[in-house]
Amino acid sequence: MNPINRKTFLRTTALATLFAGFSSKLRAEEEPKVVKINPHSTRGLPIVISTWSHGMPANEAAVKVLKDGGNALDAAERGVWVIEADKNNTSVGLGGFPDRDGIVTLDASIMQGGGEAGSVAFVQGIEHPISLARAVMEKTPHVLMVGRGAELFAESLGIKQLPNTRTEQTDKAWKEWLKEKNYKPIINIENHDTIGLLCMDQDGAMAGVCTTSGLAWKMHGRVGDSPIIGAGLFVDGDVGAATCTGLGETVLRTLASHVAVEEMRRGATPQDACEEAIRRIVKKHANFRDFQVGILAISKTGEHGAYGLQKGFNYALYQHEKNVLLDADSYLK
Ligand code: SD4
Repeated sequence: MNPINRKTFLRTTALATLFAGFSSKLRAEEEPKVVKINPHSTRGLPIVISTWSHGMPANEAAVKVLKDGGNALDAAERGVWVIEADKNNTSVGLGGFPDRDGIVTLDASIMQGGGEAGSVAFVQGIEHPISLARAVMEKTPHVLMVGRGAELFAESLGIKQLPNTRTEQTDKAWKEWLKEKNYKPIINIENHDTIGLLCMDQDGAMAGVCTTSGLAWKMHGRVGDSPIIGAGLFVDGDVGAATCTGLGETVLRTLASHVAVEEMRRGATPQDACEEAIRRIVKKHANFRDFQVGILAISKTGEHGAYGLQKGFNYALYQHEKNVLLDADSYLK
């Protein structure tokens, strides 16, 4: 992520400073270069698009699945496996920052063009929550399973529940946080890096995924937008797909991904649809300057859109045989 943009977000709180320290150190060397800002969206399949710079390796993994003959659903799921398995990623998977009680809880959702959907929320010790969400979609009559029930379902499938320990890095961060115990999430770019990934394969089949450890230091039991169909993710093969990242409560209140898809249904381009979804959030939140939301969308014609509330939202786009990191335009300039 562009360090200049990131700087814009830092608030003068101890917590923000803490996050800034961790994240910039962590990401400094691994940041892929941002190549250009908001290219005109073009058509072309396959297309894979995902949130933030960690979308680059996720897209690559997804494209490999497509090239090996896999479909959009397989590609989307396996694309985010890479990020879920990365213990240095502090916002997705078991390496994520814990809640205020020091416990890492994970949320994930998956959806495909026909409207099939599955999600899990508030699960612990599951290395690939996205695959558990897929199992909910494919092997149960349900859409959303949470907590212990979802973990028992995983066990019944032979998915091992791992010890839910903090990594050295997240343990240190949590202990630092405990000194101040500021329970109110301080929202800046440093603590919301969920991965949402949308994919349309060569045959026009569409799938989306969204997976996260949620907000750092959230209350135990808190669930964000990522596993809620219509909020963090929505896919309708007749129209398009959208996924959100950022302060989940604001996305939950507005069902922003659903808003974007419905805008496209009414004829909006993916870019206009993303902008309308963000405007809706702005309209309903007087404190909109204090948090970030980013949204991505693709249309069934293979175009894309991306928009952030604040500057600094970037995303990875694979299209026309190239994978590039792009800066999204934003509501606040
Ligand atoms: C949530 N939207 O749990 C997620 C968090 C996130 O980037 O970080 N999104 O609210």
